[in-house]
Amino acid sequence: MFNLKRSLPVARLFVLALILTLFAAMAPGFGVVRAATVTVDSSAELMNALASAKPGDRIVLASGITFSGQFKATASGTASAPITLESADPSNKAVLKGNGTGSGYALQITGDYWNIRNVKVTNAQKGIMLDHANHNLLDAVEVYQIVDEGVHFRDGSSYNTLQNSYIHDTGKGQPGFGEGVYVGSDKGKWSTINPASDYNRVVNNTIGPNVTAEHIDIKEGSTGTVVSGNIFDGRGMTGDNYADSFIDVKGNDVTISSNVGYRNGNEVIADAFQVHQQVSGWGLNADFNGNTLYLDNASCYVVNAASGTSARAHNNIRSPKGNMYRGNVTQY
Ligand SMILES: [Ca+2]
Ligand SMILES: [Ca+2]
Repeated sequence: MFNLKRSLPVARLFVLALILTLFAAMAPGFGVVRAATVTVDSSAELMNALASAKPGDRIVLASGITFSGQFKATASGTASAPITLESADPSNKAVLKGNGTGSGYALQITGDYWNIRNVKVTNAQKGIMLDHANHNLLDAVEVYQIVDEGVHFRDGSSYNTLQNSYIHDTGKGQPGFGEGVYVGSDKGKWSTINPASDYNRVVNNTIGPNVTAEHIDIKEGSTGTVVSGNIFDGRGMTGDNYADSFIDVKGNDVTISSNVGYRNGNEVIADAFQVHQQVSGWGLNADFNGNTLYLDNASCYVVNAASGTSARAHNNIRSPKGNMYRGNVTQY
C-alpha cells in the first residue's frame, strides 16, 4: 500500500535535487550554453554583437548591407559551441569595409573558436588579422582591395583554417607586402610577436589575380602549415621584396599538396615554390606532393630549395616540361 508519510521526504529530496540541477545549469562554467541568434543591420549593432558574443551565439549580417569600421572578434567560443558570424544570404554576402586603406584591419580576431562564413572584407591596410587566435574557421570569405596582406595568422595563432575563399587585389599600397595569406612573423618581429603560429590550414581557396607579393608566405618560426587544393593565379605579382613565387616556405614541416598554379606569362615569377632559410633550423622538411604547375617558362623550378633547407617531392606535374627541383629536394 502507498505510504504517503514515508514517500513525502523522498519527494522533497527529488524536488530539491531538481532545483539544484537547474541552478547549476544556469551557473557559468557548468557547460550548458544558451545560445542566441542576433541579426544586425548597422555597424553599431555589429560592434555590440561582437563585443557581447557568447559561446554558441550566431551573429547574422543582414543582406545587402555594408558594415563600415574596424571590427574585432575578442570573445571566445568553445570546441562544442563556436561563435558564428555569417551573412544572412550566402549568395549576397555582406561587406565588412575597413576605415580606409591608411591603417588598421577590417576584421581582427583575437578570440578562439569563431566560424566566420560568407562575408566580404575590403578597404583596409590589412584584411583579416588573427592575433593569438586559435581554432578559428574562415569559410567562403572574399578579401580584396587591401593595402598590405589579405589574411594573416600572427602572434601565436594556431589551428586555424582558411577555406573555400577568394583572395585577390592585395598589396595596393605596398606591393612587396601584399601577400594573399601570411603565416607567422619575420624574424625581425620576434622580440615582440610570438612567431609560433602553427598547424594552420589553407585549403581550397583561389588566390590571385593581383596579389602583388607571394600568394602564401610561411614564415620562419611557424610549424606544420598545410596548403592544399588551392588555385594560384600569378597575374599581378610584382617581384618586389623578392616576391617571385606562389609560395615562400621558411617554416618547418609544411605540407603543400594538390594545388594548381598558373604563371600566366608573368615574367617576375621565377619558381612555383621556394624554400628559404631565414633562421638556422628553419626551412626544413617541406613536403610538396600532387601539385600541378602551369609554368610557361622552362627555367622556372617547381621547387627551388635554397641553401640550408630541406624538402621532399612526389608526383608533381609541370606543364609544359622544364625545370623541376633544385637544391636539397628528395623525390619519393
Ligand atoms: Ca613576402
Ligand atoms: Ca622569393
